[in-house]
Amino acid sequence: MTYITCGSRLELGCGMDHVLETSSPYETAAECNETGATVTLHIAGRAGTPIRLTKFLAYHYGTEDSGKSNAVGTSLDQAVARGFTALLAEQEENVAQFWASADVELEGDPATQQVIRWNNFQLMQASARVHGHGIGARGLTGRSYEGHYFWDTEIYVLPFLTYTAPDAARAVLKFRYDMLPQARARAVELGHRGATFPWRTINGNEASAYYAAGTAQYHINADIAYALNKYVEISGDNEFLSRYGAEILVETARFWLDLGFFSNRRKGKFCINGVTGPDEYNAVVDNNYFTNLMAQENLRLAAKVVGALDPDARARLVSRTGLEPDEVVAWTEAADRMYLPYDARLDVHPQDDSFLDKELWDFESTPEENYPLLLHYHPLNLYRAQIIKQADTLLAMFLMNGHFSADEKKRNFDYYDPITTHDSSLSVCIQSIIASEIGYSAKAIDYFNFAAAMDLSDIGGNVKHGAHVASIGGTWMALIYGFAGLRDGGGKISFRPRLPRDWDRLRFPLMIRGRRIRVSIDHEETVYRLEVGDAIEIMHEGERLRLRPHAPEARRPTTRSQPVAKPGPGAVDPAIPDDTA
Ligand code: IFM
Repeated sequence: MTYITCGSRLELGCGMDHVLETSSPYETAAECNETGATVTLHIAGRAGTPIRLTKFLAYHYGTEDSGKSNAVGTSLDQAVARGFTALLAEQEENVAQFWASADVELEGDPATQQVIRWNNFQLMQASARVHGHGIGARGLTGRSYEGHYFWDTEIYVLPFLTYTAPDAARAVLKFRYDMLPQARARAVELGHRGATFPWRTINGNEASAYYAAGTAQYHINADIAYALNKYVEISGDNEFLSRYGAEILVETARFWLDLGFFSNRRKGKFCINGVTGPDEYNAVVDNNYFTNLMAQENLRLAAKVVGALDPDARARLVSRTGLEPDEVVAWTEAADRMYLPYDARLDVHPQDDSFLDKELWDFESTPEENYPLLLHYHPLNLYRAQIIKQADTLLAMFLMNGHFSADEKKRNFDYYDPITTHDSSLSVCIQSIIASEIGYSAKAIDYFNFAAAMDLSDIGGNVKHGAHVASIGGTWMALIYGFAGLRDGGGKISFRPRLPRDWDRLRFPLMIRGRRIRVSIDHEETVYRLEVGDAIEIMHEGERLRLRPHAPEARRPTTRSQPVAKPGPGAVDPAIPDDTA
């Protein structure tokens, strides 16, 4: 059977075949019409004579003209020829490989261990067949968001894939690259230069219903640039960078230079107006801190990569993009003069130009049942207040970690945490990571538990519509970047473990430039083992370690104080998250 969707013209081919094993006489009849296919078996069964029927199913999907659905017949023939036992063995081997490179073991808290494994299994399901496809916001588990792809993939799921299944990470990024033609066309449609990737898409075209919480989230361009750079740094896949990544960087850098301008009123700083940052409760704002910082990184990466390409790769890039030498100079200037708002009175980075001027949300008079707020208040009422749906400035502090001092992170956390509702499932995992980093250990574990249990405890009451794949990826990040304290800026790997008091041990593997290391953290020591590949350098609590095969390195933890979170400007009471917006 082949189906084509009306709007996006995607084609799904599905087929079924049977192998019947019986010594009893039988007849078969098959019928296929517009709406379905039926195979009927009449078997003159006899008591004591077994009948074994094996059904084989194959699905392929792609764009209407990709011819993917034609592959269904071939897949079925191959599957039937190999037989169920061989297929099962292959699947077992694939799954075993997944756990060898992705299992996170937690001792001392079996319930959380189970949640983590269930979560990671969802990531496997969502990404196992990612070649030529994206990862939907609900993976393969539900119909919410109609299977559409968002920044969830690049910012929340790619770190997991990059460190556990680099091939899948590459495939996801290649899929984005394949969307460049539509992203270029979209830029033209909106009057921009370069490429404008869709905020929400199934086939490369923008599918957002509401521009303020959709198209205006231009930061997706910088998110893609950031994720592809992280993938290249961690995997060492420079071939991907010169073949595909550089082109994405050029087109997204062009876009930022065009979207922003050098403002006289801001002393010639490069400003970017009329955007929505990650926080969807403050839409179409000027100089969203997250967007400006990520755009700055995007511009810098583009200039750096273009400058480092070999002459052949550069010539290919120029012929594909029409790149002019003075463009690179202009990107560097815009990056150097990027406006990054700072408020001297509060000593924090304002989320955007108008954010701090807004009235604080009245948490006291907001009944518990009114969360998530987006289901109970008109967006305009939310847009007028200092109220945050999901980590925004704090997400910038995690992604661009090295730009901020520990004090800065603490001050911003203290300000933003109490006014963040976590009405999006993409929020608490990030809050947990920053809380870990600044030593707010109670908050770190509370937010982690909130993120980890999102689906199995159905915290948002909406798991029937599918598992929250970004939150699941974020839960992995909260373990690895949060409690294990991984930092990887510039591809340099360092750890600063902070194991929660109630856990006995956290143990996990990471793939880094062809090596596999396994990190085991308990309250006595942290042990780093190189399991696969040549020696590699990492840092532990600021100390340089050279990991060699068969020579684990163990280090004792340093003592740290564990400050308790301070109350900030609003009331603290994490709301029930729901991603219905
Ligand atoms: O991408 C997210 C967004 O950040 C918040 N609302 C839900 C989207 C899909 O998960």
